[in-house]
Amino acid sequence: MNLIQLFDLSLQGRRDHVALEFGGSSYPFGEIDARSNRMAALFQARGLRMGDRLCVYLSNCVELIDIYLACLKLGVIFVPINILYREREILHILADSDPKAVIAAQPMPGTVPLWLAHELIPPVEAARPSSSLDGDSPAALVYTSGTTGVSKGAILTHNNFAVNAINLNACWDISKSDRFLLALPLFHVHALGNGLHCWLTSGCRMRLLERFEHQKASAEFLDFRPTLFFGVPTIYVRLLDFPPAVAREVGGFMRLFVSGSAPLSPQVFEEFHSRFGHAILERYGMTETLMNVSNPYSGERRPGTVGLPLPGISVRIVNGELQLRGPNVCAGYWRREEATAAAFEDGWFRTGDIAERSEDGYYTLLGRKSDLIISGGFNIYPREIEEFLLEQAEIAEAAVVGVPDKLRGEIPVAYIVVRTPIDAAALDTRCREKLASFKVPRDFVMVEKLPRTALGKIQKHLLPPWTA
Ligand code: MLC
Ligand code: AMP
Repeated sequence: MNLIQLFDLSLQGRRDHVALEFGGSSYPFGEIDARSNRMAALFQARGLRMGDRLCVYLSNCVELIDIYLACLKLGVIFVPINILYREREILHILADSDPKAVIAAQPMPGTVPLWLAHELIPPVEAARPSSSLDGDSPAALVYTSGTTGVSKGAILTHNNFAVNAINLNACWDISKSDRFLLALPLFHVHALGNGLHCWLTSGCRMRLLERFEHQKASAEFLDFRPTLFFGVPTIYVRLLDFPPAVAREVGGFMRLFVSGSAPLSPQVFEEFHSRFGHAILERYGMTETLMNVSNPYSGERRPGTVGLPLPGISVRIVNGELQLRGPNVCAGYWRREEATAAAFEDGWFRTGDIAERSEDGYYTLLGRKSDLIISGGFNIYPREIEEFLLEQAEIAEAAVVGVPDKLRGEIPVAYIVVRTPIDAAALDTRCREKLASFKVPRDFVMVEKLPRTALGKIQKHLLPPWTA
């Protein structure tokens, strides 16, 4: 079955029910279906064919959903680009995915044909395109950084997404009577693979926000009165700022809060529990595998752990590393045979996460094999920032590390050895121009030299401790 056939439970089966609220308007499922038929007709007229890639650089909006569903209907491979990315990050994805076009709200770097979102005017009516896609067809390429610093496109198939949505709907008891508030960005699998797919598979009502804004969050909760919410830990830290009476009221109508993409501290779990009266359900996933392991909906939600493997997914630990196998694992990295081969060991996907399993089967993540930094749920590979810093004529050596941060979990800090003087403010400006804001080092610490092994490898753990 392809994803559209699965979503027809809602697109066709609940066509008159309200599906989506965005920006003060609401849309029934039938209209979501019809809008994407029209978008698909426009894409066909512009020459998009099955297997072509289409890059999309947009923040959350209804048109983004139309574009995604139109791609699924045509078998066009959807390639979302993080809206916070700047020129060098965008150019890499455009070159690597080799798309027919890129859709954006503003001019884009590079030579790929640009379709401005506001100039996409679909025909007034169009039938659904016929397609014979099967579940193994690629639905999306989602770019994830690698330890090598090169961002790679994980090939996610219709089956990968379908299995993920069916698992989550079953295990988290998501149904058509839920009211789902989604504030995460649709360019990542948390909002796309979990949010959008659980919504369309279950037929619940979703209110989509352009982004999470902590000043407006309590008003959104009180106005929409959701039953279901997905967040990253940084968002839960923000929700702790709700006045106690608001937290209690929200806790009263909510059914389930889910956290993932970065570790949720047991302190935040406990504090949230006492204020909202809810045990946050923590789960663990990856771009390449979608969701793997989850705390149970009905059993014990154990703080500090990510719970038990989801249905159909096998987990093993080899030399401390969590490896897994199942219908959720992506079909490899786009046009990178070597990286794909290196990602598997005897058919098991190597997550790079270090984990342990309790006697009763709960998994706890202890860290990562690589020096990946996760800040506010966004991934940062130090090497990418180090390479950028080393391109600056004044810098001789650079090492970037993650330091703990109460709100974001971790933040990047750069240690540098200068060749000629340069101040932190100038470096900050240069980084801001070229890198996504979450990758810009919070501080630039000037040191005489970097600690190295006899073989010259930088020993990051020996860097002087950073203080704010
Ligand atoms: C954050 N910013 C955004 C943005 N989110 N800008 C535009 N659109 C968005 N969606 C920018 C802000 O402009 C600001 O930049 C900085 O990020 C911090 O913003 P803030 O307003 O202070 O937000 P804050 O309350 O800290 O919350 C940030 C956040 C955001 C939690 C809303 O980090 C976020 O949306 N994170 C989710 C990431 C995610 O979905 N990850 C899933 C990966 S998939 P400046 O310039 O002022 O610093 C995965 C697999 C899995 O990992 O298991 O799920
Ligand atoms: P990404 O490449 O953006 O998909 O990020 C995947 C990584 O996020 C995983 O390999 C983990 O390191 C991390 N991650 C996801 N969920 C959790 C969680 N609940 N706790 C700790 N780390 C997590």
